[in-house]
Amino acid sequence: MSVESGPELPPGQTLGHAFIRFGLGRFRTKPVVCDGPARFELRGMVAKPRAIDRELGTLERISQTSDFHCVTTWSVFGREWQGFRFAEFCAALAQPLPQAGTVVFHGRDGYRCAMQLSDLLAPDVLLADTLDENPLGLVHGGPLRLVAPAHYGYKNVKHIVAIEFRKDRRGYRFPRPYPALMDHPRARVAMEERAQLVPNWLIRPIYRMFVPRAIKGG
Ligand SMILES: Nc1nc2c(c(=O)[nH]1)N[C@H]1C(S)=C(S)[C@@H](COP(=O)(O)O)O[C@H]1N2
Ligand SMILES: [Mo]
Repeated sequence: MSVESGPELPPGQTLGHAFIRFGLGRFRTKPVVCDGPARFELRGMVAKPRAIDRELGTLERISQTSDFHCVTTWSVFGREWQGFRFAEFCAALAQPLPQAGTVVFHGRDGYRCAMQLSDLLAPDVLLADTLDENPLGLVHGGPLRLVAPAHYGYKNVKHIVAIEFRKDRRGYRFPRPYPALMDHPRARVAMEERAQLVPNWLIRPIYRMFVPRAIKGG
C-alpha cells in the first residue's frame, strides 16, 4: 500500500522510496569531484569576501535528524545530518552587511539556488558535511551541502562551491534550461510553495511523472 498522506507528511507529499541521488537533468548526471575538505568562496555583501575552508572548523558541530521533501512529491523521514548551523556561520564568519537579504548557493555542477537570508537563520538550517554518520559523498552533495528541512529539496544545494550574499534577487535566475517559474522565492514545504504562479493541482502530477526518470538516470 502506498501512503498518500499521513499525519507527518506535508501536503501533497508521498513516502516513496529510499533516499536517492536526485537532481534536475544535466545537474544529476554531471560528473562532480566531491572529495577533499569543504572549501567555498564567500562572496558579495559580507564584511570580508574570501575563501572559507578551515575556518568552518571553528564553528560548533551539531547533529540533527530531519525529514527531506523533494518538490516532485517524494519525501524521506529521519535522516541524521551533521555540520554547522547556518546562523552561526553567518554571525561568526560571513558577517553579512545590513543590506544583504538574499543568499545564492552555487554548486560544483553549475546548479544554483537562492534563499531569503531570514529563512536561513532558522535553527534547523545547516551546512552539512555528514549524513547518517558517513562523510557526504557524490550522491548526497559532498563535501558540503545546504540542509534546510522546512524548504523543498531544490533549495538544499549540494556540492557548494560559493555562497553569495546579495541585496535582492535581481540578476539571479534559476539555472537554465529550467524556467524561473519552477523556483519559488521561499519554497516552504508546509505552505506547499512549490513554484510560482503554477497551481499545485497541476504541478504535482507533472512532477510525479518525472520522478522515475530522474531516479533511473542517477
Ligand atoms: N548541486 C546540486 N544541488 C542540488 C541538486 C542538483 O542537481 N545539484 N538537486 C536539488 C534537488 S531537486 C533535490 S530534491 C535535492 C536532492 O538531494 P539528494 O540528491 O541528496 O537526494 O538536491 C537539490 N540540490
Ligand atoms: Mo527536488
